[in-house]
Amino acid sequence: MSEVIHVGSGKVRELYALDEERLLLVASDRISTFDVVLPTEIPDKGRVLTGLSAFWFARTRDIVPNHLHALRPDGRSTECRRLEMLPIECVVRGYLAGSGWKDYRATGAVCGHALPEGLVESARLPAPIFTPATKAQEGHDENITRDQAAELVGRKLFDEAERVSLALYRYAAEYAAERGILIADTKFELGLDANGELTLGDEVLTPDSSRFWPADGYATGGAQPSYDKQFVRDFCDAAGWDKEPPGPELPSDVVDGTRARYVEAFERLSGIPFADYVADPDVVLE
Ligand code: Q0N
Repeated sequence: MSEVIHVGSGKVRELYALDEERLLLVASDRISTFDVVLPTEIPDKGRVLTGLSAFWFARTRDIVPNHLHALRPDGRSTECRRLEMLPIECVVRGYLAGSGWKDYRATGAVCGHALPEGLVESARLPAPIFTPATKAQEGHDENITRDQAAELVGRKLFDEAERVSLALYRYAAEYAAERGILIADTKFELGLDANGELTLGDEVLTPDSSRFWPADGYATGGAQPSYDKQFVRDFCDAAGWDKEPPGPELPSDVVDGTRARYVEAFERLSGIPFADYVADPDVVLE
């Protein structure tokens, strides 16, 4: 595709320019764990994440406009409007996990939100919190305070980003919990469209952009199993991998089990058989 301009790549997705106004976001079947992309792909993972993201875009239009223009028939490619992205990651946490748990344990606060004493790992927070982070070019995003974030984007945009992010999380977390999936936290990428309107971009409310936990068996006081990646993590642990690249090849039972979890998340949340999505991706937009 020498005529197509590659404008960006993440660990598992690519972004191409279609024209002045539009981009093509392509989700691969690559999987990363412990920050390393593994040599083995999970068939249909890119389609599941693209379909789930489009499902949420269609259902959250009233909360905030989004960049989705059209799904391609391959089910893994999204034609989207080109935005001017905000220089912060818009993270919302409803439960204490990952860097939120780490920061709370060290300081009693997360991104300047003082939290009640005595919370344990994976505890549900009294209310969801907006915990912005910097966009690291390499390495890990770094949590920043609301004041630092407001300095980066301006107070008015910050307030709007926080309001929209919290509203999206509340809607999706409640919807998902009713279907057996806890969304512990999630990351949004917001930008401005050609009219300067705050617009939701990237991929949203997927297991790659969020921490999904199985609701059954949820128990505080320790880490929760990952809805999608637990087989992969267990295999990597058992293989004695040191978490330095390259990662191990995955055996077929781990690939099959992991694919089944992605498909299960798609079907539970959307209520649509995955085969129907493969036959016609637009079913998630109806
Ligand atoms: C953009 N990123 C985040 C994809 C995700 N609609 C847009 N307009 C302008 N820029 C972006 C989008 C979107 N979505 C989003 N970077 C640019 C990270 N990327 C990494 C590569 O894969």
